[in-house]
Amino acid sequence: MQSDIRKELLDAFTNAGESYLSGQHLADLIGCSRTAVWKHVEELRKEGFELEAIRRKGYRIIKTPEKIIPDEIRLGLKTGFVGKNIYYEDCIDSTQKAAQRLAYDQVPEGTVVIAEEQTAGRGRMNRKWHSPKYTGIWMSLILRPNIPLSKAPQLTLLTAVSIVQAIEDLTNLHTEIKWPNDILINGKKVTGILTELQAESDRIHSIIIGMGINVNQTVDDFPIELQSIASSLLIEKGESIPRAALIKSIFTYFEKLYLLYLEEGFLPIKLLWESYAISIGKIITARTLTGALKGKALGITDDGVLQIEDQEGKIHHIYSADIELN
Ligand code: BTX
Repeated sequence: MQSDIRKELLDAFTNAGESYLSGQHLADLIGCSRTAVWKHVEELRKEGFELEAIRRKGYRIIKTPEKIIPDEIRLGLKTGFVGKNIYYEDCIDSTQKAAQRLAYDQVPEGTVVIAEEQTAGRGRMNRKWHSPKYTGIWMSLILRPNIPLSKAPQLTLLTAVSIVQAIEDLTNLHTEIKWPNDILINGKKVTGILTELQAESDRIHSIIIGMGINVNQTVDDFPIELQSIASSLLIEKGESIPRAALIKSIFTYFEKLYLLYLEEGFLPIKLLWESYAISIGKIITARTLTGALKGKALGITDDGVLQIEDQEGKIHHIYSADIELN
């Protein structure tokens, strides 16, 4: 009930835009007392929202908080299930681990774990993912699609497309995807995606999609060894980007593509993915656990597997690798 009032209050402020809303008007709209409205306005202030209050006019939101506030994400979010249920932590070891525990507990599909900081953020093959406080988006999304295990990697590609669309929409920055999961701007990595599965025999119990997006780091926020290969939206755009707005946009794009995928399969996603991919048609080296393969990247199969043609014209299927552009 309490959070219902909060949600309706935030929706009312969203719809009002720059206009002021009086306490009485809000109370009538929501169907609660003016005291309850006032109490919730004070709580929003404590969370870091700045509200202007003018006598006889009412309230309006003039600044949203520095921190990612789940309510700010909920503000005007129009998805059906993605991001409807948010677990928010100030500091956590890894959002992947927390999401895995929640997935076992049968939380609804679309539940997301978001943290301001990760102390043990991880990439693929247990590599480290640098996740400093209040600067990036470190989040894990729980899905339960009814698809065979072998198709799970397609969701990594789908996620990459949705993040690219959200970034381009909000920043106008030209963004590219390097197979399978790197999102690059001006050749530097701004995002990594980690897809992990919980399955029994061939049945997927849940898929956890980890997204690490460098948003407001400066160059000095990165450790020396990452400074030449990593970047952030702030560095590329020259201004800070509101993280809650980006998260909301990712949820919206993701849900749209995910529903399309469940309905029509991978083909429409594949076409979109290819339109953002940088490696296709180029000579690349794929480094796998067993060695390196150099050749021309032909594209991805209908299952999302990378195809490389070597110097002898033989075509190889690559399921997992790190790609270097030659
Ligand atoms: P990856 O294996 O493709 O990339 C990991 C590599 O990327 C590291 O070895 C390092 O070279 C580089 N790297 C580390 N941190 C950063 C960074 N912040 N920006 C750019 N490059 C970096 C990519 O794995 C998958 C990353 C997923 C991260 C999310 S965050 C939320 C969720 N929780 C969690 O623990 N992981 C995921």
